[in-house]
Amino acid sequence: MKVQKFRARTSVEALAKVKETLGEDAVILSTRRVREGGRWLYEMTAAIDFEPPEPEVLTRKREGFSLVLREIEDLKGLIRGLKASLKPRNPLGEILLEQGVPVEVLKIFGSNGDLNKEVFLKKVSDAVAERVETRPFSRVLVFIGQAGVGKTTSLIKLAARLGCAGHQVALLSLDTVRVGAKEQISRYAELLDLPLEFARPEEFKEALEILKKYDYVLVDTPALSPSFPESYLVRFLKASSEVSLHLVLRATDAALAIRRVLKRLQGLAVRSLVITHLEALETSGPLYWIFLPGLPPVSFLSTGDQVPEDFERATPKRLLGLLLRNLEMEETYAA
Ligand SMILES: Nc1nc2c(ncn2[C@@H]2O[C@H](COP(=O)(O)OP(=O)(O)O)[C@@H](O)[C@H]2O)c(=O)[nH]1
Ligand SMILES: [Mg+2]
Repeated sequence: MKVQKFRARTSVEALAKVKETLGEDAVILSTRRVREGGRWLYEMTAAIDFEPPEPEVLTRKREGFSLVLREIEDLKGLIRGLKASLKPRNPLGEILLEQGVPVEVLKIFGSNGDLNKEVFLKKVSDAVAERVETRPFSRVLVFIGQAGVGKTTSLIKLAARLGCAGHQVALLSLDTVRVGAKEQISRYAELLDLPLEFARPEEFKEALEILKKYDYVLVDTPALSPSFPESYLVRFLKASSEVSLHLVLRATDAALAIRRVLKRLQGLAVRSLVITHLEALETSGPLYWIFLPGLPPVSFLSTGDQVPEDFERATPKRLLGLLLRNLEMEETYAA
């Protein structure tokens, strides 16, 4: 047994000292008031059955304790993380929306929000065939669209392909006003050894007459603008039943542009869509605009600025590949 005396100003303080030194199991043997240095103090005599641990042992124990606490905190953090990852995942619809799939298209593919990956993939691959132009080309193909979307280069690429396939192809450019337009198409025509005519839009019919011996006439146009309005295009279509209009769209901004452009072209029979700059899409989400109701099918795909290489006829397989390229269908968590 260890017996020890403790002095303090009050009995409470003396008791605290006893507990601090001998622990909770200490027994108070006696209490009395003593005088020390001119002050009255409480003196408590206490005993404990066994030796209390040395201060060094206590320190080590405390260190061990805080280590355990830290480990418990770490474990709590881990459990919290696990719980978060077990939370119900965002519905597939939300993941696709975040990647730019238009909401109207999701409504077509998802039935009342219970969209899942298998159903989505099946519906996309079933729907893609209908979005591809399979009809034979008309003799005169007119490429139309906004400035810089790739009308001229796409037209040249197509001319090169048709030429390689043994067809007699001629180019007709109605883009006679824009600075550099004549030079651009003339350079390509020379390189590919293709006949080229220039005409103002109002001379279209006569120009076609000059080129009537060719299997195909590919017509380049200025960008749609007040000086080249949609009403001109109506005239083209009346000019001949052999003429078809093909709308060129840049994949990177088509999702936004398509509604506006089609509104302008309302009433015009746009035969097909030519999609350019496909290689610049980071994720295929925005390409899903092709499923918007009432759109013409897709005829050609352009995937770069190399003439004539980066150009191909749209096929269901190729279009499906592009629609699934880099498309996330599972939620990803930051590490
Ligand atoms: N990266 C890339 N560039 C393209 C593509 N198609 C056209 N271009 C480039 O886009 C620019 C504008 O093309 P252009 O045919 O003159 O456009 P237009 O004004 O519609 O006739 C040119 O520099 C082309 O080389 C494509 O699919 N990918
Ligand atoms: Mg052009």
